[in-house]
Amino acid sequence: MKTDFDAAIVGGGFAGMYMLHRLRMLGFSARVIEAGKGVGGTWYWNRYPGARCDVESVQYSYQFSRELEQEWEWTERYATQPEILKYANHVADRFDLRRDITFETRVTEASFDEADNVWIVETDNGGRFVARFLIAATGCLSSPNTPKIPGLADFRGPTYHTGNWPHEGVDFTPSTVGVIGTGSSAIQSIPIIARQARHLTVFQRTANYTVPAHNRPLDPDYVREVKATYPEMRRRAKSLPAGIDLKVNMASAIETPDRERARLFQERWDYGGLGFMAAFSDLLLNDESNKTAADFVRAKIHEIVRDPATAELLSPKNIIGCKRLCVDTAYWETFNRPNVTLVDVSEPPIDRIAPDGLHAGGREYKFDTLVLATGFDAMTGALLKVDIRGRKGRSLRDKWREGPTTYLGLTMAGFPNLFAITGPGSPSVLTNMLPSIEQHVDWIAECLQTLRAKGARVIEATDAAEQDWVAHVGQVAGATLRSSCSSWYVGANIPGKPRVFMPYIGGLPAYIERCEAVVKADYEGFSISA
Ligand code: NA7
Repeated sequence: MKTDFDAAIVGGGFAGMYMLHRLRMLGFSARVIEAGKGVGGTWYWNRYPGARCDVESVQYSYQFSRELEQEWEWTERYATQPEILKYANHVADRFDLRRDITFETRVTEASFDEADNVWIVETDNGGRFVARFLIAATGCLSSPNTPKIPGLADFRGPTYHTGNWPHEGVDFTPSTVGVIGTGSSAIQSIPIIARQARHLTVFQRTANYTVPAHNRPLDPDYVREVKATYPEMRRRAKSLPAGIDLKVNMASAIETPDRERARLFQERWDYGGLGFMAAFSDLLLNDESNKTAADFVRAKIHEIVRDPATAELLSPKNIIGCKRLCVDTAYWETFNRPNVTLVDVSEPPIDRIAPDGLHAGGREYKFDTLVLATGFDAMTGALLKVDIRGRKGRSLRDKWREGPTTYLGLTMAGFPNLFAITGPGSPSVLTNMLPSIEQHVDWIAECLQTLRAKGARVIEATDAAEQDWVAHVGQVAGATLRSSCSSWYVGANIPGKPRVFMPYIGGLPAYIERCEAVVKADYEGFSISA
């Protein structure tokens, strides 16, 4: 069968864009198929008020092009969604990517043809492409989760999901608003919605930890310094588990004297951001150490929130950092506003949505606008939306029935020539996504080059290699507190989803080393054929 392209790339976010660029540079033909009208992926859809990246802008950016790195100017410590989207568009223009992207088209099916060793890709508007390789750049947090709460369809007013926000924006000024959820999207949007709405009711199922961002405009001197020393910063970042350049204190929290420990937590709190969890090296390794950090944040909540009952309800009871830590601007302070009410919907849960509000715990709450800040079917959702069929017509949905299984989070046995960028079983969401994306794209590009040089057309992970990797991912997950709570990392937010810790928690440096060792050992764990 004649191929239309060497590679079909699903998704035009940061992963899909760089994959396209990289393959082009190597002389491969590729086409990106993207559901949105523009590039940017997650940052194209998540336009809710206050949406920002929780990794500092100078680090949440591509490093493959020194020129791009030097010419782009980030304006704030944490970039807003509009600025990140502008950056994505700049990259698309600068590298002339759009001519190889098919927009407003969703891939619905992809099947591997064993006779010709090609992927046949079908789209929602009747399109059909044949490609040698299929590359899923579908993102980790890109399939919004709308919970099946009874009565949702009957709500009379507008309903918005933070993960699929109207492009024209929403003005809440005259409205009474109900927000369901207190994850990162809620924590970022609630302070802004509260400033506009007549009244805001927040429905909280699980209290969440958040630390201040202390966001600010970037000082031009600091930017100059970063730009002058970018390679060193990127190298330092890659030597740390999360791929973020931050100060890690190797001491144990529990072995540090109380006053000194409090001083160090305060220093991190004042500095702001995700580095709070790097105050000590054992915060995610033992309960006692973790509790010192959790207690520190709980004390802050009680200090900031004036009503003791509200402060107590807002205080999380679980492990800090087990769910992803959030980074906010004035979240706790928002609950001091007279127009904001917090409602506990943990037990009993929300009973139903009514045309003019919702019912929970035997009470009725009225509002005219509903915001679902209810997160995503993370890591596997977007990939499994596509009906992907490998050898003998076996579907990926069937293969992953008990949870995702991959080799290196990149490939799957039984699905030759299919690659997932930042797939389950890779560090992905536990790291700065941009360097993780680039590392995967570079690995895939090198792999395709090697196949071409060998005159080979097919690469496939062996069952044995996949099983070993899955066992290793499970084993390292078991050693940290992170796998112990109900988070989207384990699929707990989606009823019926198999409970498996999906990302690889062994850290970026060890992971990169392993990927490189596999290549050095002539693609150990793969079968390669003509
Ligand atoms: P999250 O972090 O998954 O948060 C979703 C929130 O919605 C969370 O508080 C959930 O409570 C809540 N939720 C979900 N379903 C329900 C129902 N049925 N009833 C009440 N509450 C519900 O998603 P985000 O979009 O905020 O953030 C995702 C990531 O994006 C984030 O980690 C950053 O990396 C960026 P729960 O905790 O499950 O009890």
